[in-house]
Amino acid sequence: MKARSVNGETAASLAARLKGGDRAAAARAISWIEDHDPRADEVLKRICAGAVRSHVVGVTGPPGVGKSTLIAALVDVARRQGVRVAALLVDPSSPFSGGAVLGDRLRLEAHAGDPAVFVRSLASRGAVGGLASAIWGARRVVETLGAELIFVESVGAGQADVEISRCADTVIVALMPGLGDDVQAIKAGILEIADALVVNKADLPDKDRTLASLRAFWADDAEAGGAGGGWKKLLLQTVASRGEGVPAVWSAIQRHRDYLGRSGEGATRRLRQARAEILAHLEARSRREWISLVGKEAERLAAGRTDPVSAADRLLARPARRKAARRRA
Ligand SMILES: Nc1nc2c(ncn2[C@@H]2O[C@H](COP(=O)(O)OP(=O)(O)OP(=O)(O)O)[C@@H](O)[C@H]2O)c(=O)[nH]1
Ligand SMILES: [Mg+2]
Repeated sequence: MKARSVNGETAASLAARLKGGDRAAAARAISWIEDHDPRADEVLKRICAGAVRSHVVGVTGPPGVGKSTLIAALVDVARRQGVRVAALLVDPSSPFSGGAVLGDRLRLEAHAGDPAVFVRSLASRGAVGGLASAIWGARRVVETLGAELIFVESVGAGQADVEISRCADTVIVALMPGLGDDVQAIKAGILEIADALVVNKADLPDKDRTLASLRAFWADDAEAGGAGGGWKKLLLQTVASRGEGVPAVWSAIQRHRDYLGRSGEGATRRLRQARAEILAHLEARSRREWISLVGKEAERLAAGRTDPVSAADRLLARPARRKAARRRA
């Protein structure tokens, strides 16, 4: 095989290696996506033919509740069933996360030699829009690699996660006992997007109080899960570090997947995902274009010679004028 340097690799060769199941190629493709390397778009063009086939499970929730531990336990179950999996861990680059990514890696290291498990953390580099588009691209990459089930972990701290959950077919929100006040705060936002709520660390003493405060809004596993045709949001409890309750979460994911296929909700979500995926690319690209165009107007604004609204108006009129001029020519 011809030796290739990082810079010598072309989109075509990388895409070909990816399709052949080369994990190093997948890691490189995701780095290109994160770095906004122009070759990343070329790779995506080559690998995104056909409909999405994988099932994406988003796992979100406050820092430290055990999201990575839960994912590692679910990966164990998946592998026992012969399912090919990927885990994409979004590094929020926040003070909370500290060495968490390293910890995640260690926990999932048990699978390091397993060619059917691909684990990768994604750095947000501070940009929500950039992060969203990196997730979409990474999902395409790991699917090309052969992943049938893709876990996406993110810290449930606001808008970024709602965005991330848009690329998930099944959304799991993880909590832990003792988050009483937080539950009130979280309920309004992140809980709305959840298909299943998992109270992890059920070995801790505050468990019953936390469960009781959630039960008013959520159904226990035994009485729910779409019996009447619809999907009743599930409330589950786990001790992920010991694997307890994890099979029930696994079965909830399977039932939700069945429900999506049966009810038409899956098609609705896929369409919503397609819209969001295109919008993420549009946002990333138009931001890059605007950054290169904004300089002169910024100088005028900084010097007090214009206002921001008029500056934006003039910039927005530019491509339209160019197009109109081309049409006239
Ligand atoms: N007591 C107890 N500890 C747990 C359980 N699950 C995970 N932990 C521990 O909780 C800590 C945090 O777990 P992580 O899986 O890293 O949590 P996380 O939500 O991924 O954390 P961030 O990614 O930093 O937001 C680790 O020390 C785990 O070992 C559990 O069920 N019970
Ligand atoms: Mg984690």
